[in-house]
Amino acid sequence: MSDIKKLVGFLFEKNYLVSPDLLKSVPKNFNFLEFFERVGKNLEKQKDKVMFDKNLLIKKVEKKVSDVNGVVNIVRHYEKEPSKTTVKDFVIHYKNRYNQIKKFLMQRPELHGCVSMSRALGKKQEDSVAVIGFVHEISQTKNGHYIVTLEDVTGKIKVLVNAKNKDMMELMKEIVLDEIVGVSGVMGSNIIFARDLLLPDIPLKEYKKCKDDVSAVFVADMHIGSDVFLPEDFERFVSWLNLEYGSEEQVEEAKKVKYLFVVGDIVDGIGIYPGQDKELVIKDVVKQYDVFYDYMSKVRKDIKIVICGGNHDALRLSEPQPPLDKEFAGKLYTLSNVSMVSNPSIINIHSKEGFIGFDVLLYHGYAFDYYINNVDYLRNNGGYDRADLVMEFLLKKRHLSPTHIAGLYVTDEEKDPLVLDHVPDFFVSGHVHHDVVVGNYKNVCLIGCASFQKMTAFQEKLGHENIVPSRVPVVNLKTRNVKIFDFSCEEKS
Ligand code: D5M
Ligand code: FE
Ligand code: ZN
Repeated sequence: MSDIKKLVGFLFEKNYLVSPDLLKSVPKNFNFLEFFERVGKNLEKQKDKVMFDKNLLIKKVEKKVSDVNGVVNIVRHYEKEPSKTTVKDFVIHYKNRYNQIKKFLMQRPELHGCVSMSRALGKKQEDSVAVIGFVHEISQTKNGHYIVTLEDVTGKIKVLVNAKNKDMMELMKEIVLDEIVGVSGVMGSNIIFARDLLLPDIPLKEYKKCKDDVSAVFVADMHIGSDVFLPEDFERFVSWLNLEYGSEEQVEEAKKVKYLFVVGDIVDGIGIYPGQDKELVIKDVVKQYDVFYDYMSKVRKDIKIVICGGNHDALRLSEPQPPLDKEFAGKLYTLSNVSMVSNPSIINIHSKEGFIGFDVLLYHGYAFDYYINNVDYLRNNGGYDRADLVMEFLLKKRHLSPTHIAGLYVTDEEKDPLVLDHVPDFFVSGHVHHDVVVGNYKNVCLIGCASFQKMTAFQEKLGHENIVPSRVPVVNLKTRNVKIFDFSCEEKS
């Protein structure tokens, strides 16, 4: 078998589909063994699935958890009350966003001499030019060239991306309306012939590891109150955290857990969609949160719990969503090991003397729907199965929801809170309800959580197939290995 065939087989086994384009870029002298030594083993570890045997209860395990203390510090969090938004507020909001993102782009040498749109339009033909602007419009000519209209406060300018420039054409597949990009090129008649198209992107992150053998676990989308929430699976998960469930080896892993992140859609809520009533077994949102409180109150107190909301929680939909409302989820605030944070937010964990800790970006992922449905590049590369690709896509844009119509957001007079001005070590999301995904982009670990809810009628209608509930990624912070634990009580066919 050729080395390339081995590569395809190996990736297929790991649930990666390989596009013909990618294969073209594999060098002729590609050596599979060498590749496997370098990358394969790592991938292997990340995909390690630990299944639970049905009804496997442990009898005698020494119940001593790791005595290392968990430390949680909130780095970015949003609690401001938004005021009523006027047109003027939108103008200020977008101006702020522009200035924040321009800073990242200005670090590119290609954009050092960049000018405003009005100055660019005043340039002579054949002059070199560089601009930074919002993507206002995208169209494609008969010959396949892209015409991108960029905008800043001084005006608009058209940019031609030549179909012959393969790199730029590839990048164009990821470009969406309202994101901010940089272009350098040559001036034509009221148009820039692009030489380079630049996204703000993130720098390579330091791949941090801590000295303590501790781990963090991530869950989302319990949807408590829904008739397809899976209480037995969630109980099994909580029992495992409390060393009351699992094989000896699995309980050893539980002993190391010091952090539990809950990334939104805690409850199913009420009045979220038409006809929801018929699919609820608890029709009172306070009672829904009470059930979640009961679970959380049982979790070992040495585990620090961080909770943010999602689009089903009893909160405004505009992002950032504030922490869960005390009026509905008040009981959760009484737990000493719980931190309530906004969605999105950044939380630093496990800082110690001599170690700055890990920054964890939490974002439920409501805007993912828009991008998965509207960006061919995402849809054709796994769509809802690849939340990690969506996260990577947004990191490159340095914004969690750049397109105006992708979702609701608050306008802020100081700065756009959805700009990714702080590059995290972990980027964690939920919302998609597909299987857990773990990816890596420039050393940022990307984690897409699964749900604890069976397929809903709505998801079935929309054609979702891979709804895989009750799986939980367990991230060891010393080794950075990720194991996926399966708490599903349902027999696998
Ligand atoms: O919705 C999250 C689930 O619903 C997730 O499986 C995606 C699916 N969903 C939601 N909106 C859409 C659109 N517009 N297209 C396709 N799939 C969608 P939640 O109600 O937040 O739990
Ligand atoms: Fe959800
Ligand atoms: Zn959701």
